[in-house]
Amino acid sequence: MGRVKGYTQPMDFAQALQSIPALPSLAALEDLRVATLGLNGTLTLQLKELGALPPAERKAKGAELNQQKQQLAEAIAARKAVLEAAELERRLATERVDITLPAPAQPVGKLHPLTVAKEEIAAALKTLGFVHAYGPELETDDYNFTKLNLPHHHPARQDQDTFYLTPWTALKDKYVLRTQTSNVQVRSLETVAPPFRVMGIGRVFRRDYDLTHTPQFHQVEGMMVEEGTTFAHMAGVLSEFLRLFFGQQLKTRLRPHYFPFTEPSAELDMQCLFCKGGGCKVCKNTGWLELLGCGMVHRNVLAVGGLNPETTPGFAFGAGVERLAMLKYGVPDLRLFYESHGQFLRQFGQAPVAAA
Ligand code: 2U9
Repeated sequence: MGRVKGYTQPMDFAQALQSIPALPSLAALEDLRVATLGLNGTLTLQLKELGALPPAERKAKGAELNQQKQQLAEAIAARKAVLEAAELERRLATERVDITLPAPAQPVGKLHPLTVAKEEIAAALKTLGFVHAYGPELETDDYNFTKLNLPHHHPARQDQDTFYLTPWTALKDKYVLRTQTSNVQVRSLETVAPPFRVMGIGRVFRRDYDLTHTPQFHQVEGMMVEEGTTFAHMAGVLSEFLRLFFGQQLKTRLRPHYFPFTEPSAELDMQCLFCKGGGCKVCKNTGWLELLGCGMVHRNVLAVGGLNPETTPGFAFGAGVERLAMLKYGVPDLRLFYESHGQFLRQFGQAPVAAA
């Protein structure tokens, strides 16, 4: 009876009281409390046995035991306070929170490099006064070809590897996946009064798949229509666009070319970004990179908007977004943009700018 945990003998009151100030831990103190004041503790049992005493002894013994009980309880509480304070001190000393530790890294997504390229292209053109214009990706034959001076019989239609969505003879309007973003500017010609500068940046589709072609890619096209616009304005705007986009001034040159929707037409080359014209693998030792097509908007196309080339001429240009991105960021293979390799995307991406 009264033997609890470390205590093999029933606790003697004087011995218990004397040992309390030296008990080393809260656990030892609790053992002692249970051994004396617990349900089967020495004192508890002595108190229970009071009833068996003759009434004459009972009162004095009861008072003595209750006094002992109170003394023990007070001593235990005092020791407990000391041990708890010491325990708190120990924890404060050892469990210090190191607020200098870096927080666990939060994985943050990145913008796709083509998204970054589109935004950088748009920012450069915006600086030059161009505003966004939009058109559908699923387009009628009329807006994709006919209104761009490519009538049904035109041989250049075949160069575009078009995805047709309706059988050739089935509908009046034949639907195609747009092969170029020019449908955007056609709509601007029809709806906006000059002077205006518009840009269309978006997806286009062609039935072509090899090392340097994917069936879906992106184009940027721009058009400026304004009284007095000349081929020289076009050359200046385009070389300024490239300077802004690539962040450096490199020489440009225009080579005569043919497009059905512009006349005269040209292709624009820029000195190679990598060898500055000296000749390297990227420019195939020519020193020049072919970057975009351009020209004065064809009179048949201006006519779609009821415009006369003598009074409101304009120029237009088009370029592949993937090509501009590959050159600016040094991406060696077009297909990397579409294969979703985390390693590639993390390397070239850019953290999205938080919405304001
Ligand atoms: C309208 C009038 C004229 C857009 C133009 C090009 C030249 C051109 C290609 C570059 C590489 C497409 O991605 S690519 O294959 N584009 O060379 N595009 S002029 O001319 C227009 C467009 C709309 C109403």
